[in-house]
Amino acid sequence: SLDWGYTDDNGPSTWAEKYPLAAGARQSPVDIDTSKATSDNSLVDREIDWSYPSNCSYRIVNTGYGWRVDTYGDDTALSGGPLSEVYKLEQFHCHWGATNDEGSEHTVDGKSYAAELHLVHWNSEKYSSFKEAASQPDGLAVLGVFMEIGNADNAELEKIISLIPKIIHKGQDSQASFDLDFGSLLPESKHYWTYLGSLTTPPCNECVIWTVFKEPITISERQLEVFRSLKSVGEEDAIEPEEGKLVKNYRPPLPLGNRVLRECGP
Ligand code: BO1
Ligand code: ZN
Repeated sequence: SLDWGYTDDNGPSTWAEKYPLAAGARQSPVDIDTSKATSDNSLVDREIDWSYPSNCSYRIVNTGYGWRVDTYGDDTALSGGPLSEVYKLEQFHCHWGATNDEGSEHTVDGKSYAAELHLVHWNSEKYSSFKEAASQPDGLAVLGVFMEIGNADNAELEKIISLIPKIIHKGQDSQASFDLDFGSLLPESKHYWTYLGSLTTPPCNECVIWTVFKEPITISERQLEVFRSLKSVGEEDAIEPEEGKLVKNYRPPLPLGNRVLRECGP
């Protein structure tokens, strides 16, 4: 029923048929070949700098392609690192796989992580809306955080994961207000790779300044299983109980081509 998705019929290798931008030369994700990363002097001491509110209202939605948390309020700011302007947080979401040895979109020297968190920001200094920014080459800034399996639950993520049973079906949403410490969602080390890329889902606009943190965060196996319980179909779509599960929602890497991959930190 979905026009694009992650199954054999409608998966990443078919996207360019309906979304021609997906065949472009500035696509994401990419495999991060660490031997090719250049330490750029202009990035030395340019720490990525974020400020997010501690208590905020959130809406979690099942998009049919995963879960997405929409953030509200004017008091978010991302700057520094490769960014020349201040960007505002719009939403965050995750990508995962059917098994723990796949799931991240970016890979590092060919290695996949179990999942990848994306914090999506837009350039509110130059553009007047997310939509407008998403059509500009410097419109969006996405922070990518690798997630690997750990023994303990990720307590910060659990605030979101505990809401997932309310949004099992496509189109469902749930509103909540809680303290979210983004500092605990992000890795301790701020070392990163950066390159120019795209949205990793259709329409695959080439509008993203990517910053991918080198250090992963952890998530428990149980928590990842909750992600895999989400369905890509609506409640009204009559199917068997175990059918329609969104067991994976990642796009595999595309060629870096002649793009520059820069790094900050060892
Ligand atoms: S991601 O971080 O590259 N995975 C990503 C992918 C898509 C979006 C944000 C981040 N947002 C998309 C919406 C589309 C909309 C497009 C352009 O932005 O999902 O519905 O068409 O505005
Ligand atoms: Zn994403």
